[in-house]
Amino acid sequence: MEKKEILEKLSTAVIEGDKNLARESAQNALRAGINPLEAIDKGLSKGTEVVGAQFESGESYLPELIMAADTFNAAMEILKPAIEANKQQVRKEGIVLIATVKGDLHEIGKNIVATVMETNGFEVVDIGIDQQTLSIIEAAEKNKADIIALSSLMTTTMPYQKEVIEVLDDMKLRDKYIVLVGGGPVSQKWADEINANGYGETAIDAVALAKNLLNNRKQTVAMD
Ligand code: B12
Repeated sequence: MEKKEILEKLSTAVIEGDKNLARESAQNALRAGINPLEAIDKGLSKGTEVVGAQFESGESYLPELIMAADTFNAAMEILKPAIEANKQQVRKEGIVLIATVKGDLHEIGKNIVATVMETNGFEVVDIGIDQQTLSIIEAAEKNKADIIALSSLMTTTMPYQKEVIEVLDDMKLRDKYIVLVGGGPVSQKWADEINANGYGETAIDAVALAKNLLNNRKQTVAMD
């Protein structure tokens, strides 16, 4: 089967909520040597975009969103071990505290970012979804995190990414952390606006960004 066809099948599986097709296509993707992260970005995630648009236009309802998420996760059961198999046995890059912000229950993207960062040498502390600003900051302090990674999938919860940065500022902790933001509606423009250190469109971007920002920080500290 051709790569294009497999990616289309992954997308179709999510749109139709067909878990068997999702599992079968995930297996086919791995057999065909497709990078599991490409299978996610160019396959499964394309399906969620369609489901999201159908929901927005009133063509489908909450059960369809739930089915899409379950189907995505069924494929992830097969893809996740393949991502983890590429684990880099390198020096520890840094500690990442990751959460989905207050009021937001979306976790698929956050989980992928956590897995990919872990596979690339970061220690990841995932405190889950719907996390209050103060819980996020407390967890970052407790775990001696270098990076706070905040996921938000809704325009209504994006302001809580801003709130985390503002409260860090108020607590005079802002300079201690690299704050990365991401999730569907988040953009570089938003990241600049709220004074985040970086924005990543995908999980892979998040890794590159985190490594660069940490290296820059280490160099700055060394020069001081
Ligand atoms: C699946 C889904 C759900 C599932 C979530 C299940 C789960 N366990 O996560 C359920 C059914 C629970 C759900 C509920 C709701 N949802 Co919903 N959902 C979706 C859907 C279809 C897919 C989201 C998804 O998982 N995408 C796949 C992942 C892989 O993509 P991703 O999260 O964007 O992550 C990637 C990048 O963004 C990035 N990334 C993510 N996080 C981070 C963090 C950092 C730091 C970095 C660097 C990068 C990064 O990396 C990831 C991988 O590359 C979207 C549609 C869409 N277009 O996104 C709607 C969508 C997000 N939902 C929406 C809505 C409205 C809702 C509900 C309010 C519906 C309702 N009436 O109840 C509730 C809200 C519940 C709540 N309080 O949060 C809207 C939001 C609109 C808005 N206001 O902005 C959307 C956009 C649909 C739409 N077009 O209308 N939803």
